[in-house]
Amino acid sequence: MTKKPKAHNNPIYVTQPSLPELQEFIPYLQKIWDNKILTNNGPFHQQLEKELAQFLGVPFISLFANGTLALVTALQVLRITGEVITTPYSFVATTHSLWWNNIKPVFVDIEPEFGNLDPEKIEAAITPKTTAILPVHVYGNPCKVDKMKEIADIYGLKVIYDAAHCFGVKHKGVGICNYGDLSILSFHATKVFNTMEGGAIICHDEATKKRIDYLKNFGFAGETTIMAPGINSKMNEIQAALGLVQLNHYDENIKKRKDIASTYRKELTNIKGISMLPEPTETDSNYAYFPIFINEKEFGISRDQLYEKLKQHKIFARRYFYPLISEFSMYKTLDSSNPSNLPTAIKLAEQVICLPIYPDLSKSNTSKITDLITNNA
Ligand code: T4K
Repeated sequence: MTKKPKAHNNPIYVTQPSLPELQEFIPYLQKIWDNKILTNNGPFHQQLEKELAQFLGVPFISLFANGTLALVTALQVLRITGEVITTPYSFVATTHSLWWNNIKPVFVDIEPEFGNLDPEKIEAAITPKTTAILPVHVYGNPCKVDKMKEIADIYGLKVIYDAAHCFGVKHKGVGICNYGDLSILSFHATKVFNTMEGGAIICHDEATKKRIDYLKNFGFAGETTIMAPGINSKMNEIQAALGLVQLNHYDENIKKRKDIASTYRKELTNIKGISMLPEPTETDSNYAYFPIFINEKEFGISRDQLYEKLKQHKIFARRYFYPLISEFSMYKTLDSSNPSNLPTAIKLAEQVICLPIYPDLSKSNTSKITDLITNNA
């Protein structure tokens, strides 16, 4: 028998998916095996939609196979066309969803406090072709939602929030996904709530939910009617069943994440050359990510040198979100990708490093990480 390596020698990744005990999941699998309903709005799918709507405090939710397909579909639900204002400081799926819909992304800079799309800069980017704003609540910190709505209302634009990082986040006591015309979530393995792969669209009314459900099922609106060339982006029963079990453990997992975030904050505050995002006020956070920002001159080594140093100690932090989406070849020829348009996004992308954070990250490993960072010789 091969010996398991000692825990402290194991690599530490930026995240590790939370999973329930297998025993807790097996009865659900047994049910699926017994009733042979594997997908297409099965009983676990329906139950998860109900439970999630309640848990997140939202009126209607439609489950998806992943967050990217939820984004692509959300744009179709609202018939978004032309140009959409968005952030370059995100995971590439945000902009790819526009590309898949033949919509031109228009990048606008982010604000320095939380790294979210800067509402002050949106109006200057609006043209007669603009139909929507696609902001991201990056790292799970809420955008300036009131300002975003004000601008959207004045110019008659839709707002679709990419809330992929935001599961369970509340803003001013309200589930964050209630803001905007639609919000999308991701339940990918790396997210605070995972169904291995998965996602959702949140909407405000039943008619929209119906349209979303048609569009994620080839456009079928009844056995013989197709209302649009919809795609297949349905969540299957195993994913939905896992979601139901994961919900039982959500609160304990967030508490553990919060403890790790507090340790990072305590140990890394007042270290010259390191800055962190503030804790958002009026927000119940989910501690999905823990980004720090390295000022090379003050810290002594660059962000990339720190990244490599951690790697040498088998700590695989990640530079989310570097490079900016606007720097990828398929987007960098856009006028709005010009670096002079995006100074704050460029600065954050050059300085950011996301530290490992997940419920099973041990105290000793958290200390190992902070020790390596604070002792940067
Ligand atoms: N919008 C935003 C703002 C997003 O951040 C994302 C996804 C989306 C939209 C799209 O949603 P989905 O279609 O994915 O539902 C990861 C994720 O793949 C991606 O879901 C996520 N954002 C993005 C921020 O991060 P990578 O390429 O960094 O993942 P990967 O595979 O390198 O995983 C990171 C680390 O996690 C690994 O080094 C080890 C660990 N890990 C990962 C997986 C998948 C595990 O331990 N087990 C696992 O199963 O993109």
